[in-house]
Amino acid sequence: MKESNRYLLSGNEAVAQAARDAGVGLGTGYPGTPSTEILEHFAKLGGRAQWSPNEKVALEVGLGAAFARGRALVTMKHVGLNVAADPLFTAAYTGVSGALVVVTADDPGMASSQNEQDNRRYAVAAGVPMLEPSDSQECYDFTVAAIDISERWRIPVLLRMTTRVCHSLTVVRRRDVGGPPGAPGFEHDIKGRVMVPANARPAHHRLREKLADILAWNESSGPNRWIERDNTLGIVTSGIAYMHAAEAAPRASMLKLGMAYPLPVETIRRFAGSVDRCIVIEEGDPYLVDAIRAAGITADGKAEMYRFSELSVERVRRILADDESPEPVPPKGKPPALCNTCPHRVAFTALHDLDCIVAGDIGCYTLGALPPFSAMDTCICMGASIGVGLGLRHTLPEDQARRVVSVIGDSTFVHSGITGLVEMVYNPPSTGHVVIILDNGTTAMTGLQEHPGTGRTLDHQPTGKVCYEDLARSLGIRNVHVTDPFANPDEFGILLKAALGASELAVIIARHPCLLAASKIKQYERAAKEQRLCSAVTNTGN
Ligand SMILES: Cc1ncc(C[n+]2csc(CCOP(=O)(O)OP(=O)(O)O)c2C)c(N)n1
Repeated sequence: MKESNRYLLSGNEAVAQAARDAGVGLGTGYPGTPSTEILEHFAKLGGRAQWSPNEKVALEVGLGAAFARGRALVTMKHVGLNVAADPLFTAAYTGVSGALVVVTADDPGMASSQNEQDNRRYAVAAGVPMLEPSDSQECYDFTVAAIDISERWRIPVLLRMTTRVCHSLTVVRRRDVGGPPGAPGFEHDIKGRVMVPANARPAHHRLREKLADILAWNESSGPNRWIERDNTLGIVTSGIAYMHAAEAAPRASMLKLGMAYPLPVETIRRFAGSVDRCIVIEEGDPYLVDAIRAAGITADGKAEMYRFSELSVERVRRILADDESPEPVPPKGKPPALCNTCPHRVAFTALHDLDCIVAGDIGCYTLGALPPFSAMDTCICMGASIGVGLGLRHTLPEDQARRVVSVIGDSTFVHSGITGLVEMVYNPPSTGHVVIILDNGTTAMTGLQEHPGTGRTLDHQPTGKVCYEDLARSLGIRNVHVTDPFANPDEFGILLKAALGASELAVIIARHPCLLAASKIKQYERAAKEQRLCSAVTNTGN
C-alpha cells in the first residue's frame, strides 16, 4: 500500500528497503525464521542477494565485501549467530573499510526455533555495537544508522530484530539516506587485518577505544527516546517490549533505548533519578536490568517467570503490578505434522519398523519425532545428527550401537553435515554407521529456499551444484546408495536393513522432491533449459 511516501512494510521488508536505498551492494545469509524474507525482499527490489551454505560463510563473504569498501548486509536467525560467531568476534578487531551490518533475528517464545537465546549478550561478548528496532520504521531507520555507524567507526554492527518486529506490518516513510558508497578497492593493511597475536593485541585496544567513542555518541545523540510524562513511574525499555509497555502504561515516562550496546548508562541514571519508581521492561533475559543495577542504578525488573516466551500487553501489565500468580494457559493449537504426501514419511516408517535409535536434525523431518513415527531420538542444532550418532555408536553396547542411524536434510547436510561426514570417515565406529540424507531438493522448513545442493541461486537461476553421492564417495565411503523412497518404499527399507547389518560406513540418499516445491522446481528447470537453448541459438548466429 502506498500513499505518497507511506509504505506498509514488515520489519524484514523495511530492512531490505533501507539496505537497497542505502546502496548495499551485497546481501548474504542463510534462511531461518524469522529472518528469511529480508534477503528475498532485497532480491525482489533488485539487490544482489545470495544464500550461503551457512551463516559463518555468509558473514565471511560479507566481511570480504566490507574489506573491499562495499556495504554488506548479512542476515540470519538468532542461532545462526552461534555458527557465525567465530568470524564475528575477530571481525570486531579487524574492523571494516566499508559497512558490515549483521542482522540477528531472535525468536523469544520459540515460534520456530530450538531455543530462545537472547543475542544481546553477543554484542557485549564480541564488542560489537547493537541496534534494536521496535517497528518497521525503526527497522528502516536503524538499518541506515547501522550502515552509518559501521562506516564511521569502521566496525561491524549488529541489528537485533525479534519475531514480532520482523513480521508485523507498520507504516514506513522512506527518506534520503545520505551519500552512496565509495568506489570498491583494496588497500593492504596487514597489521590491521591479519590477526596473529602481535597484531590482535593492539587491535583489541583499538576496538575498546572505538566502543568508548560510540558510547559517548550514544549518550549524547544515539537513537534513544526520553518520553517525559507522569514521573511517578518511569519505564526503561527497548525493542518490541516498548510497544507493549507504551500500551500497558500510556501515562508512564519512558526511556526507549535504540542501542542495546554500548548502553547509555549515564542517560539511564538521569532518567531513573527523575522518576519515583523506575522499572525495566524487556523481553527475554534480564540483560538491561542486570547492566543497569551493575552501574549502581536502582531499578525494578520482572519476575523470573516473565523471562520465558514473548511479552504481551497483558504480561507487561502483570509485571507492572508485581503479579506472579499463574498465567492462563493458552489453548492448545493443532500439532504440526508431515504433509500427507511428504517423501520423508517413508524413511520414518522404515526407521520406526526397524526400531532404530535415530540421531536427528532440524528441518521439516524433525516431525518424524511425533507419532505415528516416533522415530527421532535427538535433535540439537543443525548438523548435529552425524556427530551425535557417531558418539552413540562409540559408546552403546554393540546390539544397540548397530541400530543407530543419523538422519539429516539436504540443506542441513550442506550447512553443517559435511564436516560430520568427514569425522565419520576419520574416526569410524567399530560397528560402522549409517547416515540418511533426506534430499527433497529444497529448504522446505523455512519456505522452499534454494541451497548449494539444488544447483540454483536465491532467485532460482542455474548455478554450480553440490552432488552428495560424489562427495561421500570422494571421502572414501564405499556404501553410497541413492534411492527414491516415494517411488520405491520397499527398496528403501531393504537398503536400510542391509546397511544396519554391515559393519561399514554407509550413506543412503533418499531423493524425492518436496511435493510443495515440485512444480516450481519443474518450472525453474524448464526456464533454465529454454535459456540454454536461446544462448545456443545466439552463439551459433541463428
Ligand atoms: C543455525 C541455524 N540456521 C538456520 C536454522 C533454520 N532452519 C532450521 S532447519 C533448516 C533447513 C531445513 O532444510 P532441510 O535440511 O533441507 O530439510 P527440509 O525442511 O527441507 O526437510 C533451517 C534453515 C536453524 N535452525 N539453525
